[in-house]
Amino acid sequence: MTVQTISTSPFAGQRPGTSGLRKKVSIFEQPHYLENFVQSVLDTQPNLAGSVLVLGGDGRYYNSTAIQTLLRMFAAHGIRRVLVGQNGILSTPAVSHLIRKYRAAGGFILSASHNPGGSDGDFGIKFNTANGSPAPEKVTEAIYAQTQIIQSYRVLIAPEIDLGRLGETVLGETMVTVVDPVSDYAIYMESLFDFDVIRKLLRSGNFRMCFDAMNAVTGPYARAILEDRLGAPAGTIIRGIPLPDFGGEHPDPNLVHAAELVARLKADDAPDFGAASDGDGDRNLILGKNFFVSPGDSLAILTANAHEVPGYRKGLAGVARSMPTSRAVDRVATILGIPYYETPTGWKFFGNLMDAGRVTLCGEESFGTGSDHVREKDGLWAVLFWLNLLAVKKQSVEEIVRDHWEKFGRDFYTRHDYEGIESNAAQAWMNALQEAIPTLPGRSFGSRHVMHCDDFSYLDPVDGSLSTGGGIRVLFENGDRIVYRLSGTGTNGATIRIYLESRRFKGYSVDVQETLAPLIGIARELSNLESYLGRVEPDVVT
Ligand code: G16
Repeated sequence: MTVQTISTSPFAGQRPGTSGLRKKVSIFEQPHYLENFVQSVLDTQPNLAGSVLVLGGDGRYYNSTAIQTLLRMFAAHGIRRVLVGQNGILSTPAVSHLIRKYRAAGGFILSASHNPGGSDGDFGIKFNTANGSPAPEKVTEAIYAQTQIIQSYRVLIAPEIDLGRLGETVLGETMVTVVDPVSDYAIYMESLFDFDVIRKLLRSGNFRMCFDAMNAVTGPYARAILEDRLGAPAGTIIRGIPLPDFGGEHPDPNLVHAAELVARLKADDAPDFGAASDGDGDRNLILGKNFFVSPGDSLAILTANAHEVPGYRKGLAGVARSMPTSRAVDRVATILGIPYYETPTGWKFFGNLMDAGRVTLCGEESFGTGSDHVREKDGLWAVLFWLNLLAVKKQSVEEIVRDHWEKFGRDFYTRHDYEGIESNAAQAWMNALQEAIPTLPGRSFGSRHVMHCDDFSYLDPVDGSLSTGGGIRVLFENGDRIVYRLSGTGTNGATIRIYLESRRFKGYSVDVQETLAPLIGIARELSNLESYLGRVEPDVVT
Protein backbone atom coordinates (compact mmCIF):
# COMPACT_ATOMS: atom_id res chain seq x y z
CA MET A 1 0.00 0.00 0.00
CA THR A 2 1.50 3.32 -1.01
CA VAL A 3 0.63 6.92 -0.32
CA GLN A 4 -0.01 8.93 -3.44
CA THR A 5 0.17 12.72 -3.68
CA ILE A 6 -2.44 14.03 -6.09
CA SER A 7 -2.22 17.50 -7.66
CA THR A 8 -5.33 19.59 -7.34
CA SER A 9 -6.50 23.20 -7.52
CA PRO A 10 -8.89 25.17 -5.31
CA PHE A 11 -12.67 25.17 -5.68
CA ALA A 12 -14.54 28.38 -4.98
CA GLY A 13 -17.14 28.37 -2.22
CA GLN A 14 -15.78 25.79 0.23
CA ARG A 15 -16.55 28.03 3.20
CA PRO A 16 -18.54 26.07 5.84
CA GLY A 17 -21.94 27.61 6.59
CA THR A 18 -24.09 27.44 9.72
CA SER A 19 -23.26 23.76 10.03
CA GLY A 20 -20.41 22.49 7.85
CA LEU A 21 -20.02 22.42 4.08
CA ARG A 22 -23.34 21.62 2.37
CA LYS A 23 -23.74 21.36 -1.38
CA LYS A 24 -25.59 19.39 -4.02
CA VAL A 25 -24.33 15.82 -4.39
CA SER A 26 -23.27 16.64 -7.97
CA ILE A 27 -20.87 19.25 -6.60
CA PHE A 28 -19.37 16.83 -4.08
CA GLU A 29 -19.01 14.20 -6.82
CA GLN A 30 -16.62 16.36 -8.84
CA PRO A 31 -13.11 14.89 -8.80
CA HIS A 32 -11.04 16.25 -5.88
CA TYR A 33 -13.91 18.29 -4.33
CA LEU A 34 -14.30 16.23 -1.15
CA GLU A 35 -10.59 15.47 -0.94
CA ASN A 36 -9.66 19.17 -1.12
CA PHE A 37 -11.88 19.97 1.84
CA VAL A 38 -10.72 17.03 3.96
CA GLN A 39 -7.04 17.72 3.22
CA SER A 40 -7.62 21.35 4.22
CA VAL A 41 -8.96 20.19 7.59
CA LEU A 42 -6.01 17.84 8.09
CA ASP A 43 -3.50 20.52 7.04
CA THR A 44 -4.89 23.17 9.37
CA GLN A 45 -5.30 20.87 12.40
CA PRO A 46 -1.80 19.59 13.17
CA ASN A 47 -2.98 17.78 16.30
CA LEU A 48 -4.83 15.18 14.22
CA ALA A 49 -1.76 13.26 13.00
CA GLY A 50 -1.14 10.33 15.35
CA SER A 51 -4.55 10.74 17.00
CA VAL A 52 -7.94 8.99 17.15
CA LEU A 53 -10.79 10.22 14.92
CA VAL A 54 -14.50 9.36 14.77
CA LEU A 55 -16.22 9.02 11.40
CA GLY A 56 -19.82 8.42 10.38
CA GLY A 57 -22.80 9.84 8.60
CA ASP A 58 -26.53 9.74 8.21
CA GLY A 59 -26.50 7.07 5.48
CA ARG A 60 -27.54 9.39 2.69
CA TYR A 61 -26.46 8.87 -0.92
CA TYR A 62 -22.65 9.22 -1.27
CA ASN A 63 -22.09 8.42 2.43
CA SER A 64 -20.29 5.11 1.86
CA THR A 65 -18.17 6.39 -1.02
CA ALA A 66 -17.12 9.42 1.00
CA ILE A 67 -16.26 7.30 4.04
CA GLN A 68 -13.91 5.07 2.03
CA THR A 69 -12.21 8.21 0.66
CA LEU A 70 -11.81 9.72 4.11
CA LEU A 71 -10.40 6.48 5.54
CA ARG A 72 -7.72 6.34 2.82
CA MET A 73 -6.85 9.99 3.42
CA PHE A 74 -6.66 9.46 7.20
CA ALA A 75 -4.31 6.54 6.63
CA ALA A 76 -2.12 8.71 4.39
CA HIS A 77 -2.06 11.39 7.09
CA GLY A 78 -0.86 9.10 9.89
CA ILE A 79 -4.08 9.01 11.91
CA ARG A 80 -3.53 6.32 14.54
CA ARG A 81 -7.06 4.97 14.87
CA VAL A 82 -10.46 5.65 13.33
CA LEU A 83 -13.76 4.66 14.94
CA VAL A 84 -16.27 4.36 12.15
CA GLY A 85 -19.95 3.48 12.47
CA GLN A 86 -21.09 0.14 11.04
CA ASN A 87 -22.26 0.62 7.45
CA GLY A 88 -21.03 4.19 7.78
CA ILE A 89 -23.91 5.10 10.09
CA LEU A 90 -23.56 7.40 13.09
CA SER A 91 -25.99 10.07 14.20
CA THR A 92 -24.56 13.52 14.83
CA PRO A 93 -25.03 13.35 18.63
CA ALA A 94 -23.54 9.84 18.65
CA VAL A 95 -20.41 11.17 16.91
CA SER A 96 -20.14 13.89 19.52
CA HIS A 97 -20.50 11.32 22.29
CA LEU A 98 -17.90 8.93 20.81
CA ILE A 99 -15.37 11.77 20.40
CA ARG A 100 -15.77 12.63 24.07
CA LYS A 101 -15.94 9.08 25.39
CA TYR A 102 -12.86 7.83 23.53
CA ARG A 103 -10.94 11.11 23.86
CA ALA A 104 -10.63 11.43 20.10
CA ALA A 105 -8.96 14.50 18.63
CA GLY A 106 -12.06 15.14 16.53
CA GLY A 107 -14.54 13.66 14.12
CA PHE A 108 -16.10 14.02 10.72
CA ILE A 109 -19.86 13.89 10.21
CA LEU A 110 -21.13 13.23 6.71
CA SER A 111 -24.56 14.75 6.53
CA ALA A 112 -26.60 17.61 5.18
CA SER A 113 -28.89 17.21 8.16
CA HIS A 114 -32.53 17.94 7.33
CA ASN A 115 -31.80 18.70 3.66
CA PRO A 116 -33.13 16.15 1.13
CA GLY A 117 -30.82 13.29 0.05
CA GLY A 118 -30.43 11.06 -3.01
CA SER A 119 -28.32 11.52 -6.13
CA ASP A 120 -29.96 14.86 -6.89
CA GLY A 121 -30.18 15.89 -3.24
CA ASP A 122 -27.66 17.39 -0.85
CA PHE A 123 -24.51 16.13 0.80
CA GLY A 124 -22.43 17.67 3.54
CA ILE A 125 -19.38 17.30 5.73
CA LYS A 126 -18.71 18.75 9.12
CA PHE A 127 -15.60 18.66 11.29
CA ASN A 128 -16.00 18.48 15.08
CA THR A 129 -13.18 19.22 17.48
CA ALA A 130 -11.90 17.28 20.52
CA ASN A 131 -14.69 18.53 22.80
CA GLY A 132 -17.23 16.96 20.41
CA SER A 133 -18.49 20.34 19.23
CA PRO A 134 -18.81 21.61 15.68
CA ALA A 135 -15.61 23.47 14.87
CA PRO A 136 -15.76 27.11 15.96
CA GLU A 137 -15.61 29.92 13.40
CA LYS A 138 -11.88 30.52 13.76
CA VAL A 139 -11.27 26.88 12.80
CA THR A 140 -13.76 26.85 9.90
CA GLU A 141 -12.29 30.10 8.59
CA ALA A 142 -8.77 28.62 8.67
CA ILE A 143 -10.05 25.54 6.82
CA TYR A 144 -11.73 27.74 4.24
CA ALA A 145 -8.55 29.79 3.73
CA GLN A 146 -6.64 26.56 3.11
CA THR A 147 -9.19 25.35 0.54
CA GLN A 148 -8.43 28.50 -1.43
CA ILE A 149 -4.71 27.75 -1.80
CA ILE A 150 -4.58 23.95 -1.75
CA GLN A 151 -2.39 22.34 -4.39
CA SER A 152 -2.32 18.67 -3.52
CA TYR A 153 -3.76 16.00 -1.25
CA ARG A 154 -2.53 12.63 -0.11
CA VAL A 155 -4.33 9.33 -0.20
CA LEU A 156 -3.37 5.73 0.54
CA ILE A 157 -3.85 3.41 -2.40
CA ALA A 158 -5.71 0.56 -0.69
CA PRO A 159 -8.75 -1.68 -1.12
CA GLU A 160 -12.10 -0.73 0.42
CA ILE A 161 -12.77 -1.58 4.05
CA ASP A 162 -15.78 -3.82 4.77
CA LEU A 163 -17.96 -1.38 6.76
CA GLY A 164 -20.59 -4.03 7.42
CA ARG A 165 -18.37 -6.13 9.67
CA LEU A 166 -17.78 -5.01 13.26
CA GLY A 167 -14.15 -5.12 14.36
CA GLU A 168 -10.70 -4.00 13.37
CA THR A 169 -8.88 -3.73 10.07
CA VAL A 170 -5.42 -2.32 9.48
CA LEU A 171 -5.21 0.27 6.73
CA GLY A 172 -1.56 1.17 6.13
CA GLU A 173 -0.53 2.12 9.66
CA THR A 174 -4.01 3.15 10.74
CA MET A 175 -6.28 0.91 12.79
CA VAL A 176 -9.88 1.18 11.56
CA THR A 177 -12.45 -0.02 14.10
CA VAL A 178 -15.97 -0.53 12.83
CA VAL A 179 -18.24 0.09 15.84
CA ASP A 180 -21.90 -0.50 16.59
CA PRO A 181 -23.46 2.94 16.02
CA VAL A 182 -26.02 2.61 18.80
CA SER A 183 -24.69 0.77 21.85
CA ASP A 184 -22.47 3.44 23.48
CA TYR A 185 -25.11 6.09 22.88
CA ALA A 186 -27.91 3.94 24.30
CA ILE A 187 -25.92 3.20 27.46
CA TYR A 188 -25.29 6.91 27.86
CA MET A 189 -28.98 7.78 27.53
CA GLU A 190 -29.78 5.21 30.20
CA SER A 191 -27.43 7.03 32.56
CA LEU A 192 -29.26 10.36 32.07
CA PHE A 193 -32.92 9.33 32.22
CA ASP A 194 -35.05 7.17 34.48
CA PHE A 195 -35.55 4.22 32.14
CA ASP A 196 -37.55 2.30 34.77
CA VAL A 197 -40.22 4.95 35.07
CA ILE A 198 -40.37 5.42 31.28
CA ARG A 199 -40.60 1.64 30.78
CA LYS A 200 -43.48 1.50 33.22
CA LEU A 201 -45.30 4.22 31.31
CA LEU A 202 -44.73 2.62 27.92
CA ARG A 203 -45.88 -0.79 29.19
CA SER A 204 -48.81 0.50 31.23
CA GLY A 205 -51.33 0.00 28.46
CA ASN A 206 -52.60 3.55 29.05
CA PHE A 207 -50.01 5.33 26.97
CA ARG A 208 -49.12 5.12 23.30
CA MET A 209 -46.45 6.91 21.35
CA CYS A 210 -45.31 7.16 17.74
CA PHE A 211 -41.79 8.05 16.66
CA ASP A 212 -41.11 9.10 13.07
CA ALA A 213 -37.49 8.42 12.07
CA MET A 214 -38.15 9.97 8.65
CA ASN A 215 -36.31 7.13 6.80
CA ALA A 216 -33.14 8.57 8.29
CA VAL A 217 -30.45 7.83 10.83
CA THR A 218 -32.47 7.61 14.06
CA GLY A 219 -34.36 4.46 12.99
CA PRO A 220 -31.82 2.03 14.50
CA TYR A 221 -31.31 4.22 17.58
CA ALA A 222 -35.04 4.53 18.25
CA ARG A 223 -35.60 0.81 17.79
CA ALA A 224 -32.76 -0.10 20.17
CA ILE A 225 -33.78 2.41 22.83
CA LEU A 226 -37.56 2.80 22.61
CA GLU A 227 -38.51 -0.73 21.62
CA ASP A 228 -35.70 -3.01 22.83
CA ARG A 229 -34.72 -1.27 26.07
CA LEU A 230 -37.88 0.58 27.04
CA GLY A 231 -40.42 -1.97 25.83
CA ALA A 232 -42.48 0.19 23.48
CA PRO A 233 -44.49 -2.16 21.25
CA ALA A 234 -43.34 -3.02 17.75
CA GLY A 235 -44.77 -0.48 15.34
CA THR A 236 -44.01 2.47 17.62
CA ILE A 237 -41.42 3.63 15.10
CA ILE A 238 -42.48 4.63 11.63
CA ARG A 239 -40.16 5.13 8.65
CA GLY A 240 -37.47 3.43 10.74
CA ILE A 241 -35.00 2.23 8.12
CA PRO A 242 -32.33 4.70 6.94
CA LEU A 243 -32.59 5.05 3.16
CA PRO A 244 -30.02 6.79 0.91
CA ASP A 245 -32.68 9.16 -0.42
CA PHE A 246 -34.83 9.23 2.76
CA GLY A 247 -37.59 7.71 0.64
CA GLY A 248 -37.61 10.82 -1.55
CA GLU A 249 -38.86 12.85 1.41
CA HIS A 250 -37.51 15.86 3.22
CA PRO A 251 -36.09 14.63 6.57
CA ASP A 252 -36.96 17.81 8.44
CA PRO A 253 -39.06 17.19 11.55
CA ASN A 254 -41.57 20.01 11.34
CA LEU A 255 -45.31 20.23 10.82
CA VAL A 256 -44.93 20.29 7.04
CA HIS A 257 -42.50 17.44 6.46
CA ALA A 258 -43.61 15.11 9.25
CA ALA A 259 -47.10 15.12 7.72
CA GLU A 260 -47.94 11.47 8.42
CA LEU A 261 -46.99 11.77 12.08
CA VAL A 262 -48.95 14.99 12.41
CA ALA A 263 -52.01 13.32 10.85
CA ARG A 264 -51.74 10.39 13.28
CA LEU A 265 -51.61 12.78 16.22
CA LYS A 266 -54.72 14.54 14.94
CA ALA A 267 -56.75 11.36 14.42
CA ASP A 268 -59.58 10.33 16.79
CA ASP A 269 -57.51 7.45 18.17
CA ALA A 270 -54.32 9.52 18.32
CA PRO A 271 -51.40 8.29 20.41
CA ASP A 272 -50.57 10.30 23.54
CA PHE A 273 -47.15 11.36 22.34
CA GLY A 274 -45.58 11.89 18.93
CA ALA A 275 -42.00 12.72 18.07
CA ALA A 276 -39.67 12.86 15.09
CA SER A 277 -36.01 13.44 14.36
CA ASP A 278 -34.20 14.59 11.25
CA GLY A 279 -31.68 13.22 8.73
CA ASP A 280 -28.74 13.05 11.13
CA GLY A 281 -30.63 12.68 14.41
CA ASP A 282 -29.97 16.01 16.07
CA ARG A 283 -33.34 17.76 15.66
CA ASN A 284 -36.61 16.91 17.37
CA LEU A 285 -40.31 17.52 16.93
CA ILE A 286 -42.58 17.05 19.96
CA LEU A 287 -46.33 16.54 19.65
CA GLY A 288 -49.18 15.72 21.99
CA LYS A 289 -52.68 14.61 20.96
CA ASN A 290 -53.63 17.25 18.41
CA PHE A 291 -51.06 19.53 20.00
CA PHE A 292 -47.75 20.97 18.78
CA VAL A 293 -44.98 22.01 21.17
CA SER A 294 -42.99 24.83 19.65
CA PRO A 295 -39.22 24.37 20.06
CA GLY A 296 -38.84 27.55 22.13
CA ASP A 297 -41.53 26.36 24.54
CA SER A 298 -39.94 22.94 24.68
CA LEU A 299 -36.60 24.40 25.78
CA ALA A 300 -38.33 26.54 28.41
CA ILE A 301 -40.32 23.55 29.71
CA LEU A 302 -37.29 21.23 29.90
CA THR A 303 -35.46 23.98 31.79
CA ALA A 304 -38.31 24.55 34.23
CA ASN A 305 -38.68 20.80 34.91
CA ALA A 306 -35.10 19.57 34.70
CA HIS A 307 -35.09 18.73 38.40
CA GLU A 308 -37.51 15.86 37.61
CA VAL A 309 -34.89 14.06 35.50
CA PRO A 310 -31.99 12.13 37.10
CA GLY A 311 -29.21 13.52 34.87
CA TYR A 312 -30.18 17.12 35.72
CA ARG A 313 -31.37 16.80 39.31
CA LYS A 314 -28.26 18.52 40.59
CA GLY A 315 -29.41 21.75 38.93
CA LEU A 316 -28.57 23.75 35.84
CA ALA A 317 -25.53 26.01 35.53
CA GLY A 318 -27.32 28.20 32.99
CA VAL A 319 -29.14 28.03 29.67
CA ALA A 320 -28.51 29.34 26.18
CA ARG A 321 -30.55 29.91 23.05
CA SER A 322 -29.77 31.24 19.61
CA MET A 323 -30.83 34.84 19.07
CA PRO A 324 -33.82 34.12 16.79
CA THR A 325 -35.17 31.53 19.25
CA SER A 326 -38.14 32.59 21.37
CA ARG A 327 -37.25 34.26 24.64
CA ALA A 328 -39.51 31.95 26.66
CA VAL A 329 -36.53 30.28 28.32
CA ASP A 330 -35.14 33.63 29.52
CA ARG A 331 -38.05 34.09 31.91
CA VAL A 332 -37.63 30.59 33.30
CA ALA A 333 -33.93 31.20 33.86
CA THR A 334 -34.66 34.48 35.60
CA ILE A 335 -37.08 32.79 37.98
CA LEU A 336 -34.67 29.91 38.60
CA GLY A 337 -31.94 32.47 39.26
CA ILE A 338 -29.56 31.06 36.62
CA PRO A 339 -27.85 32.94 33.80
CA TYR A 340 -29.07 32.79 30.20
CA TYR A 341 -27.08 33.49 27.05
CA GLU A 342 -28.14 34.65 23.59
CA THR A 343 -25.83 33.33 20.86
CA PRO A 344 -25.78 33.50 17.04
CA THR A 345 -27.50 30.74 15.07
CA GLY A 346 -25.43 27.56 14.96
CA TRP A 347 -24.74 24.94 17.57
CA LYS A 348 -21.02 25.70 17.44
CA PHE A 349 -21.59 28.76 19.64
CA PHE A 350 -22.84 26.70 22.59
CA GLY A 351 -19.68 24.59 22.93
CA ASN A 352 -17.51 27.22 24.62
CA LEU A 353 -20.25 28.05 27.14
CA MET A 354 -20.62 24.38 28.03
CA ASP A 355 -16.89 23.73 28.27
CA ALA A 356 -16.63 26.69 30.64
CA GLY A 357 -19.42 25.20 32.79
CA ARG A 358 -21.70 28.18 32.14
CA VAL A 359 -24.68 26.39 30.60
CA THR A 360 -26.30 22.98 30.95
CA LEU A 361 -29.26 23.17 28.54
CA CYS A 362 -29.55 24.98 25.24
CA GLY A 363 -31.79 25.10 22.22
CA GLU A 364 -32.84 26.69 18.98
CA GLU A 365 -36.04 27.49 17.18
CA SER A 366 -34.94 25.19 14.34
CA PHE A 367 -36.12 22.16 16.32
CA GLY A 368 -32.84 21.68 18.17
CA THR A 369 -32.53 21.03 21.89
CA GLY A 370 -29.62 19.65 23.84
CA SER A 371 -27.46 19.70 26.92
CA ASP A 372 -23.86 19.46 27.98
CA HIS A 373 -24.06 15.65 27.81
CA VAL A 374 -22.62 16.07 24.29
CA ARG A 375 -21.72 19.13 22.21
CA GLU A 376 -24.42 18.72 19.55
CA LYS A 377 -28.16 19.02 19.69
CA ASP A 378 -29.72 15.64 20.25
CA GLY A 379 -33.10 14.52 18.89
CA LEU A 380 -33.60 11.28 20.83
CA TRP A 381 -32.29 12.87 24.01
CA ALA A 382 -35.11 15.45 23.76
CA VAL A 383 -37.66 12.69 23.16
CA LEU A 384 -36.42 10.77 26.21
CA PHE A 385 -36.47 13.95 28.30
CA TRP A 386 -40.12 14.47 27.39
CA LEU A 387 -40.95 10.82 28.05
CA ASN A 388 -39.29 11.08 31.44
CA LEU A 389 -41.36 14.19 32.26
CA LEU A 390 -44.59 12.59 31.03
CA ALA A 391 -43.91 9.53 33.19
CA VAL A 392 -43.09 11.52 36.31
CA LYS A 393 -45.68 14.27 36.04
CA LYS A 394 -48.50 11.94 34.96
CA GLN A 395 -49.91 14.70 32.76
CA SER A 396 -50.51 14.91 29.03
CA VAL A 397 -48.21 16.91 26.77
CA GLU A 398 -50.85 19.61 26.44
CA GLU A 399 -51.40 19.83 30.20
CA ILE A 400 -47.68 20.25 30.82
CA VAL A 401 -47.45 23.03 28.23
CA ARG A 402 -50.59 24.85 29.40
CA ASP A 403 -49.42 24.70 33.02
CA HIS A 404 -46.16 26.22 31.87
CA TRP A 405 -47.92 29.07 30.04
CA GLU A 406 -50.07 29.73 33.10
CA LYS A 407 -46.99 30.09 35.21
CA PHE A 408 -44.57 31.84 32.89
CA GLY A 409 -46.72 33.44 30.17
CA ARG A 410 -46.60 32.45 26.55
CA ASP A 411 -44.43 33.56 23.67
CA PHE A 412 -46.45 33.29 20.47
CA TYR A 413 -43.82 32.37 17.93
CA THR A 414 -43.55 31.52 14.26
CA ARG A 415 -40.94 31.37 11.53
CA HIS A 416 -41.73 32.11 7.89
CA ASP A 417 -39.31 30.78 5.26
CA TYR A 418 -39.01 31.95 1.68
CA GLU A 419 -37.04 29.32 -0.21
CA GLY A 420 -35.19 29.20 -3.52
CA ILE A 421 -34.82 32.98 -3.74
CA GLU A 422 -32.34 34.24 -6.30
CA SER A 423 -29.19 34.94 -4.24
CA ASN A 424 -28.58 38.49 -5.51
CA ALA A 425 -32.19 39.49 -4.87
CA ALA A 426 -32.02 38.11 -1.32
CA GLN A 427 -28.76 39.93 -0.66
CA ALA A 428 -30.15 43.20 -2.06
CA TRP A 429 -33.15 42.87 0.26
CA MET A 430 -30.86 42.23 3.24
CA ASN A 431 -28.61 45.15 2.30
CA ALA A 432 -31.58 47.50 2.15
CA LEU A 433 -32.67 46.32 5.59
CA GLN A 434 -29.19 46.89 6.94
CA GLU A 435 -29.22 50.43 5.60
CA ALA A 436 -32.59 51.03 7.24
CA ILE A 437 -31.37 50.04 10.74
CA PRO A 438 -30.59 53.58 11.96
CA THR A 439 -33.90 54.93 10.59
CA LEU A 440 -36.19 52.45 12.34
CA PRO A 441 -36.04 53.27 16.07
CA GLY A 442 -38.85 55.70 16.89
CA ARG A 443 -40.95 54.73 13.86
CA SER A 444 -44.47 53.43 14.44
CA PHE A 445 -46.31 50.69 12.63
CA GLY A 446 -49.95 50.77 13.68
CA SER A 447 -49.91 50.65 17.46
CA ARG A 448 -46.39 49.28 17.61
CA HIS A 449 -43.36 51.52 18.10
CA VAL A 450 -39.85 50.41 17.22
CA MET A 451 -37.64 50.67 20.27
CA HIS A 452 -34.41 49.19 18.98
CA CYS A 453 -32.97 47.75 15.79
CA ASP A 454 -29.57 46.19 15.10
CA ASP A 455 -27.64 43.52 13.24
CA PHE A 456 -26.90 40.96 15.94
CA SER A 457 -23.29 40.48 16.94
CA TYR A 458 -21.91 38.25 19.65
CA LEU A 459 -18.82 38.59 21.75
CA ASP A 460 -18.04 35.13 23.08
CA PRO A 461 -17.65 35.59 26.84
CA VAL A 462 -15.28 32.64 27.05
CA ASP A 463 -12.72 33.20 24.28
CA GLY A 464 -13.47 36.81 23.35
CA SER A 465 -14.13 36.02 19.67
CA LEU A 466 -16.54 38.30 17.84
CA SER A 467 -19.21 37.03 15.46
CA THR A 468 -21.12 39.58 13.38
CA GLY A 469 -24.01 39.55 10.92
CA GLY A 470 -26.23 37.31 13.05
CA GLY A 471 -29.50 38.73 11.72
CA ILE A 472 -31.43 41.97 11.88
CA ARG A 473 -33.66 42.28 14.89
CA VAL A 474 -36.41 44.81 15.36
CA LEU A 475 -37.61 45.19 18.93
CA PHE A 476 -40.89 46.95 19.68
CA GLU A 477 -41.84 48.79 22.84
CA ASN A 478 -44.57 46.26 23.64
CA GLY A 479 -41.99 43.43 23.67
CA ASP A 480 -42.81 42.09 20.20
CA ARG A 481 -39.87 41.18 18.02
CA ILE A 482 -39.12 40.57 14.33
CA VAL A 483 -35.85 38.99 13.17
CA TYR A 484 -34.64 38.77 9.56
CA ARG A 485 -31.88 36.38 8.49
CA LEU A 486 -30.53 34.53 5.50
CA SER A 487 -30.19 30.80 6.11
CA GLY A 488 -26.68 29.36 6.19
CA THR A 489 -27.71 25.79 5.40
CA GLY A 490 -29.64 25.95 2.13
CA THR A 491 -28.13 24.80 -1.15
CA ASN A 492 -30.68 26.14 -3.61
CA GLY A 493 -30.34 29.90 -4.06
CA ALA A 494 -31.04 31.74 -0.81
CA THR A 495 -33.56 31.05 1.94
CA ILE A 496 -34.96 34.04 3.79
CA ARG A 497 -36.12 33.46 7.34
CA ILE A 498 -38.42 35.84 9.18
CA TYR A 499 -38.92 35.07 12.87
CA LEU A 500 -41.87 36.62 14.71
CA GLU A 501 -42.54 36.68 18.40
CA SER A 502 -45.09 38.24 20.70
CA ARG A 503 -45.30 37.73 24.43
CA ARG A 504 -48.70 37.33 26.03
CA PHE A 505 -49.71 36.49 29.51
CA LYS A 506 -53.38 35.81 28.70
CA GLY A 507 -55.35 34.35 25.81
CA TYR A 508 -53.25 31.29 25.16
CA SER A 509 -55.95 29.37 23.34
CA VAL A 510 -55.74 31.71 20.37
CA ASP A 511 -54.27 30.45 17.08
CA VAL A 512 -50.60 31.42 16.61
CA GLN A 513 -50.77 32.70 13.02
CA GLU A 514 -53.94 34.62 13.79
CA THR A 515 -52.46 36.18 16.91
CA LEU A 516 -49.32 37.17 15.06
CA ALA A 517 -51.09 38.37 11.89
CA PRO A 518 -50.58 42.11 12.59
CA LEU A 519 -46.88 41.55 13.33
CA ILE A 520 -46.53 39.40 10.20
CA GLY A 521 -48.02 42.26 8.17
CA ILE A 522 -45.57 44.72 9.72
CA ALA A 523 -42.64 42.38 9.03
CA ARG A 524 -43.52 42.30 5.34
CA GLU A 525 -44.22 46.02 5.07
CA LEU A 526 -41.15 47.11 7.00
CA SER A 527 -38.82 44.99 4.84
CA ASN A 528 -40.48 45.79 1.49
CA LEU A 529 -40.63 42.07 0.92
CA GLU A 530 -42.96 42.18 -2.04
CA SER A 531 -41.14 44.83 -4.00
CA TYR A 532 -37.78 43.04 -3.58
CA LEU A 533 -38.89 39.44 -3.99
CA GLY A 534 -42.14 39.71 -5.87
CA ARG A 535 -43.89 37.53 -3.33
CA VAL A 536 -45.59 37.73 0.00
CA GLU A 537 -46.58 34.26 1.19
CA PRO A 538 -43.86 32.03 2.68
CA ASP A 539 -43.08 28.49 1.48
CA VAL A 540 -42.80 27.00 4.94
CA VAL A 541 -44.35 28.17 8.18
CA THR A 542 -43.15 26.62 11.43
C1 G16 B 1 -28.06 23.78 11.62
C2 G16 B 1 -27.38 24.38 12.79
C3 G16 B 1 -28.39 25.05 13.68
C4 G16 B 1 -29.22 26.04 12.91
C5 G16 B 1 -29.84 25.38 11.72
C6 G16 B 1 -30.53 26.34 10.79
O1 G16 B 1 -28.85 22.71 12.03
O2 G16 B 1 -26.67 23.41 13.53
O3 G16 B 1 -27.68 25.67 14.70
O4 G16 B 1 -30.21 26.58 13.72
O5 G16 B 1 -28.86 24.73 10.95
O6 G16 B 1 -29.58 27.20 10.27
P1 G16 B 1 -29.96 28.26 9.17
O7 G16 B 1 -31.08 29.07 9.75
O8 G16 B 1 -28.70 29.03 8.95
O9 G16 B 1 -30.42 27.49 7.96
P2 G16 B 1 -28.76 21.33 11.30
O10 G16 B 1 -29.74 20.45 11.99
O11 G16 B 1 -29.11 21.63 9.86
O12 G16 B 1 -27.33 20.90 11.43
